[in-house]
Amino acid sequence: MTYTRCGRGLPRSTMREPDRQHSPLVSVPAPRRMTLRRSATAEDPFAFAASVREGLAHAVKHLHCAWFYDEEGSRLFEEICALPEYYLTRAEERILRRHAGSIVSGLPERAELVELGSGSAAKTRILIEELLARNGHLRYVPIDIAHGMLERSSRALLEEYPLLEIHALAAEYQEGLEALAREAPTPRLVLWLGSNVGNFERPAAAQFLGRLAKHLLPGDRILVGIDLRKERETLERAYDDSLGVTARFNKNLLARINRELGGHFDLASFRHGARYDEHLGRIEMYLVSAKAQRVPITALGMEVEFAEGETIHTENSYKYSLEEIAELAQAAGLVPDQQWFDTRRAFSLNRFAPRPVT
Ligand code: AVJ
Repeated sequence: MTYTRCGRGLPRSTMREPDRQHSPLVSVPAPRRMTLRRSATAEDPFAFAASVREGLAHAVKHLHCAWFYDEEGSRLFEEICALPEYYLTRAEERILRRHAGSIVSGLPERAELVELGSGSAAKTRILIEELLARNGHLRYVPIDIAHGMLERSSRALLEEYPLLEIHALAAEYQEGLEALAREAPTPRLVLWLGSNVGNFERPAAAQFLGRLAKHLLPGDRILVGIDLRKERETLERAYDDSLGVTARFNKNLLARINRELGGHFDLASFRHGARYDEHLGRIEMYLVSAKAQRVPITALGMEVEFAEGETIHTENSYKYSLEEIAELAQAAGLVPDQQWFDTRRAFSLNRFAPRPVT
């Protein structure tokens, strides 16, 4: 693979010659098969600093869950997905395998595949293969905040699928949406898998999906993976596993502050907490200070004071009932199109259509 430098100084691969025996593109000049762009904020070293300062200076300490996904955090999240207790990934993968055909059925022939929070794109392969089998060619637009993971997964996909074209964007959801809005309307299937929607407050999730839908054509579809409400034990074990991987994932936020902002967190004096609030229908993750302590963060010129037992709220992961999914669609101005479940009904895949303009 060869590299050129593009606008923001990021490596961008150019195409390998298509395979002359098998490719239908023989006489076409080698097109660019992959672009990789980073949004302005994805590159902004001050964004993390400003967010940490705000969150730790607040009366109720909190850190934004988007910061989990540096290199170490992305690696730990992949480990979480393979844990026996973290049923979400396997349930979703089973649904995708079983229903790939119907999931992509009825899509316009040239539909491109957009994915919000693509991560390792492991499960996406199932749909990529289905669409390639149908259409021969596919344009894939993965959007993820973890640029290292995004680049690695994109390269791996390019190697594997010679007829795949990838336009990757390292950005947060918000910016991803804006980037989509700027592009010429083209038929699309937009994926938002893994119950990533669970990180949003319910009204914000509806608002986000609603704005996404505004950039879609009538034949387009959104496929959203949503974890379902269930009994407390299953949920709390999924977010507090016996190997302690989720604890390390959570504490990596503190380790990241130490690495990038000259923080002096002693990881051993914080413990991982995950509890299900049944009323709100959400898992809440915390870091709990095991003792009264003061933690300097050099680059921020601040010292953070903790009482014994004081928490830093690090994540919400909302779970949905079927009624709540219907309400989400309604509030977003989406039309529920089709829904699939795993055999245990732990997880759901939901296909939505933009509401027809009347
Ligand atoms: C990536 C947001 C879907 O909420 O289940 C996993 C993140 N946090 N274990 C989730 C997560 C702790 C995950 N999402």
